[in-house]
Amino acid sequence: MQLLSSPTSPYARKVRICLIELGLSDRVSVTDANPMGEDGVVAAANPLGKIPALVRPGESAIFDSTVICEYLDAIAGGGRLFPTTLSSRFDALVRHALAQGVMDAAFSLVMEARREEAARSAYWMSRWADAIRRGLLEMSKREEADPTPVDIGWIAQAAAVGYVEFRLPHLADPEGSGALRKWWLAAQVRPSVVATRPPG
Ligand SMILES: N[C@@H](CCC(=O)N[C@@H](CS)C(=O)NCC(=O)O)C(=O)O
Repeated sequence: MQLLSSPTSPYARKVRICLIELGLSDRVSVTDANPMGEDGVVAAANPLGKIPALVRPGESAIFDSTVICEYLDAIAGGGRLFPTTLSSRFDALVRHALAQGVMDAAFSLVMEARREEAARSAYWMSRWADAIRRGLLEMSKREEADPTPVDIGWIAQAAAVGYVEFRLPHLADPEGSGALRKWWLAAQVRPSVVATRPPG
């Protein structure tokens, strides 16, 4: 199988961390692909034109990042990153949704900031920045109350926090997020997180 990926995409990083955590790295080759490129490679796998996409020989491709992660968990035996008991499952899924939302807001903000100044929406940029701040504070509150297990929520949180720190460092450490900082310091030494660090 081939993962269409990019070294800076937080969504692809989420999948790459899952691959390592599940011991599936030797079954999937990771290939850089540019969703903004004109070569049609990404759109051939994912009609939405986004990475990551998982290309499977003789079968249809799988997207988006969350579905790929659930597929990988299933082929690794199931229940390792997506817990099966009701309360653990929905706790992990809500933490995942929170982190995915932070990634969405951060990615949108980064893309908007790259447009010409006159074309940018100050309204949306401020809404996305607020969502990132509130999202990080909520993660911090949850870490303080109860340290999170390494599951899909934890992995998405690592990808989201890493992306905000990488692209939007001025938003990465909102006042009151000390527990999240402490969590991130420890999370960053985990081999799957080290191996997927964005370049630079
Ligand atoms: N919901 C998707 C989001 C993927 C996504 O937005 N990826 C970005 C790269 S970080 C992309 O390919 N953007 C191209 C575009 O939006 O056209 C997922 O979780 O996989």
